[in-house]
Amino acid sequence: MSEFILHARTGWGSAIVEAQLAFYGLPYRLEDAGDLFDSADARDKLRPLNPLTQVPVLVRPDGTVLTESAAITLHLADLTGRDDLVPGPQAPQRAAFLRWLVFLVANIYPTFTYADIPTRFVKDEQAADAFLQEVNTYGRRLWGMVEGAAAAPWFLGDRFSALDIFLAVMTRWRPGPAWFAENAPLLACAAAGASDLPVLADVMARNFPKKA
Ligand SMILES: N[C@@H](CCC(=O)N[C@@H](CS)C(=O)NCC(=O)O)C(=O)O
Repeated sequence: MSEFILHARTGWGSAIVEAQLAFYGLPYRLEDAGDLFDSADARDKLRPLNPLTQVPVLVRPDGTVLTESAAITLHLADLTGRDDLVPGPQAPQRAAFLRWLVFLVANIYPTFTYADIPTRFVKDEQAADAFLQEVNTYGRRLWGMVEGAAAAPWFLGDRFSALDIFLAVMTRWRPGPAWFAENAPLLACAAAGASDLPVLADVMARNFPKKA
């Protein structure tokens, strides 16, 4: 099998897919997507693959393009025939896995889309600032709901899953690791455990280098 190409940006959501490719031992190479917020060139380059100009974008060895981290997560499990990141159809944790996978990408991920550059959605600077605060408050409420559904040591309890990889990456973003440690300890625990797994440690360290 020749390799997958992952259009990526260090520390961004592509890390969720990079970690899964590493976990499965699939051959891949990274293509730096550039700063999609600041660079029109980067957006122009990615647009033919993803009209939303967002990462992750995964190009399969046969040229098929996949976007959307949840779709890629389910697809990689299908492709490998493995159930160690995605509980299989008969597994008791399957329903909770699907529920919270979709919750993360459908409810929480958009709070980043709206708050990363709020003036894309609200032109007036002052109103954009108020909008930013509201979206961030809403984001924290959503994380509270995820925390309320979490078990230990992993999100699904004894069973590690791709949800823990999503948490390992997304808890590095707003409102930040310190907030999670204090307000969402179960999520922080699952995230830390996933980041420390030997099979993921390199990907996590590359995406989130420790500050000196
Ligand atoms: N629904 C998408 C969201 C992807 C996403 O928002 N990616 C961010 C980086 S973490 C991005 O590329 N943002 C650029 C932008 O929104 O312009 C997914 O789950 O993959």
